[in-house]
Amino acid sequence: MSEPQPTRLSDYHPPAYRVTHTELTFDLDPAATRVKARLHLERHPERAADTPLELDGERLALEAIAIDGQPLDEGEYALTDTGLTVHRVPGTFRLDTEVAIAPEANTALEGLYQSNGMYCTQCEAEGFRRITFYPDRPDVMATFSTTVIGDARREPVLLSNGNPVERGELPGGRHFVTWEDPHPKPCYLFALVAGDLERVEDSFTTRSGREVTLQIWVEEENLGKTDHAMASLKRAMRWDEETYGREYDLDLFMIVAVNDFNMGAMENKGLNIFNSAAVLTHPKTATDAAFQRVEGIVAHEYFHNWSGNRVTCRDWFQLSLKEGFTVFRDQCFSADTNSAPVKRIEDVSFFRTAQFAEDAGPTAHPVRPDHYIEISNFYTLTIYEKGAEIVRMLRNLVGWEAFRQGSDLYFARHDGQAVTIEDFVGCMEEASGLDLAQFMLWYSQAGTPEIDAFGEYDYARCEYRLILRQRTPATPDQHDKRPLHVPIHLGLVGTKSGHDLPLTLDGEALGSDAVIHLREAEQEFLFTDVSEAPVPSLLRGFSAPVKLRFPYSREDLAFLLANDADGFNRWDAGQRLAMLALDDLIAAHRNGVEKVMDPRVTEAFRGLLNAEVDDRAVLAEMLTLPSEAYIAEQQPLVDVDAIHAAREFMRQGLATALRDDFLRVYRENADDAPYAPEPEQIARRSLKNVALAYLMAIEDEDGIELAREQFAADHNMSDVRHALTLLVHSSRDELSEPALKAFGETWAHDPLVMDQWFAIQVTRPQPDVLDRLKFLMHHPAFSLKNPNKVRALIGTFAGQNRVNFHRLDGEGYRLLTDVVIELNRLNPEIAARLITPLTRWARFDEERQALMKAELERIRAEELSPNVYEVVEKALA
Ligand code: B3K
Ligand code: ZN
Repeated sequence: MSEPQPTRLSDYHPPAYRVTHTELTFDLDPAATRVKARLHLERHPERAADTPLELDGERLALEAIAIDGQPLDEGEYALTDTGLTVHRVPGTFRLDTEVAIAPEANTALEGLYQSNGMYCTQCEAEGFRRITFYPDRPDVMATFSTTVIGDARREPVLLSNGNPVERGELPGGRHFVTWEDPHPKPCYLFALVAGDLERVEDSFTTRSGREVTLQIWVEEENLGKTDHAMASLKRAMRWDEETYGREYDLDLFMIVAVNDFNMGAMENKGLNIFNSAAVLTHPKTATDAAFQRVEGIVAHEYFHNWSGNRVTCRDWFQLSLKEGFTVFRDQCFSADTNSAPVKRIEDVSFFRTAQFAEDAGPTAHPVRPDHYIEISNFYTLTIYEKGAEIVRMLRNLVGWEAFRQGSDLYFARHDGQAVTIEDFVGCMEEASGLDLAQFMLWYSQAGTPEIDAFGEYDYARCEYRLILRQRTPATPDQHDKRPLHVPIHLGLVGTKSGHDLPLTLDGEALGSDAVIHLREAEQEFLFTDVSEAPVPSLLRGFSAPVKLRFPYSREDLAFLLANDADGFNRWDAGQRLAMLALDDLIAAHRNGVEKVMDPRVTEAFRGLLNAEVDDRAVLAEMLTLPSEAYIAEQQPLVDVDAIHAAREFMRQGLATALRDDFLRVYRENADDAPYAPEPEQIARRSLKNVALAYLMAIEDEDGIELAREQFAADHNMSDVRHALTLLVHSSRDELSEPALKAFGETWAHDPLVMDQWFAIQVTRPQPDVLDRLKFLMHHPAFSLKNPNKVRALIGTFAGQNRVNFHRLDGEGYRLLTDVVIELNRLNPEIAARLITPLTRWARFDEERQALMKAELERIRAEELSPNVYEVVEKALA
């Protein structure tokens, strides 16, 4: 078997032939769908007349091929496993092909496949080549006209991109619909859906007066679960008009929910296809977090209509051009519709846990990679989330007004084009006049920059000297790193006044908080006229995706937690304070000495619980300890058991000391108003539920009673799921078993709720969890072919049940490996993602390292998909 070879950015060449118009006809059949394609092609003016036509194509049975109506002889073209070459073609011509494909056999869920009997597609990044022979690259943009033929009874609904222009009956109980998409698009945005679906319809009038029909298509039983997605869509449409001046550009916008989907959703032009988990909600079946996720993803896919579809990527190395920008856009939208500080806290906690880990591991890559074996492996936290942080830094560096001008310029200048990250940053540079040459390094340099900060107050001169030193650690393939241009948003909080002091830097008054630009490896900032000794509040709002260290004392942190004007940094000070205390507890556990609770943490929490509450949602975050995964990220060597023990000790210590406060907070925030996914209610629920979790950490009798009542009251899924989790994670079977059974029976018919039922069980800290997991893999609601189920059961276990996944008998690793090996054949994209926890072996003790590497070797011995091959090779390099 030949080893898969990398594709390189430096090898980019414009396409030799472009497609001006694409006509497709699908005659649907589960085992043999026939796809006729008529491509109108044109040679690039600078290419020689004898340039062969090369088209991508995989797993296609070619049945006919003709140029300008003339069938080709066998000697005139060549077929391989990856495509089709026609040796000589005219300068402008029409290519007709006909192929057969088998949607029912497609378990990779790329290209045309079946989900619950309905047909659907996923073409990004390179799935279209599994549908027909085509130049499957984003810089080939064509208008599409698509006819879908199906069985009138089994597939009454036939959808594709654009507008329906013709429909009719055909012999043999078949029917057809023809769709036309007037906007030139790359084939990765092509979509087709056919099945027995029902729709919910609404409408939206754009600000220039275009009446847009909005449809959400679902299976009949899900008709009652679309309200929130529809409302979110309308909010997103309005927001994009108001914030970015972007209007929708077709008369119809459709969303379809499918059960089997590799990702959250896909922004196909005019026909977004969604994982049902990312669109369906109901107060009884979806948690607050799920409601918010749906809102964010609906907005994200909608925003792609401009950032991605109208202006697309030249090649897949530019993926973050559309993803980083669109994530930034959806983050700002969610911040505007919910609690802005909480949105930032949630995004940053996730980022610092998961993206930092990726950037420090063997699969670390720049936001614009320069090579890949399998592009599906690059839909990562780095491309998406770090890409969004870079766009956010740009916004902060140039200010919103210039950023908006740059965005307008980008959309106007590049409308209908496939462009690069330079084109985007160039527009920002032009609009702002700021030199962004050094800033571009953020796109090419992998790894998380580390900044060491030191500060000194000179009482006599009233000066505060801040020294910043940056370095980025080596990552695979990149050893020497250059200093980056880092925006540091900061304030100096007066220790007497508790307020931000006015900032004067190099004689310039900057106001009370400001962004300073770090560009050198080491740089000094001298603030003058500082009237009292300050504690610096650095990297406010997480103004750059870096690790910033400052030798804060615990008193400094308690002070910032109480006084910092920046809500995000107040929260962060609390996290830092808890981390210092957790470090002591981890050390005590490892050394076998008695653990002692730091009273400063308890007092800080007491202060929070008794202060006037201005934002309950932020308070709930402040009362939440760093996760085990985040704590692990901070340790030089991960000791999963010590981390778990230390964190539990702290939770129990806080619960014991502050039991009455938690009980009071629970009662004050309990509320039986009808469920609404709106910020004030969500905030109350999360605060109440944080309090309940502390009470359950010590299995307090009142807490147990409240958890049981909350579960039985069945008011909304947020409360029910939280209570169920606490009961199931308790040490008492008499609490967990009846609740689990009741829940499982009530919701056996609802796959999205069963996903939650699976996830709750496999996050149990008890050691029997592995047996339970193996048993659940045979549950009728589980299937390896459904990515949501795999994520709920296997992904959740490996990612979130750290003590049990990392068991020293290696059973957790073995189980994950068995699943990866099976999925390597069924669904390589999901298999490759699932390996992630094993790739982090270098962070653990030698015994675990050996066990994890042995499992990676076991995978390597298989016949591997390029996806899994690439990840395993990097992990073992
Ligand atoms: N653009 C899609 C990504 C799908 C790729 C799957 N291989 C989802 C999104 O970012 O909106
Ligand atoms: Zn996206």
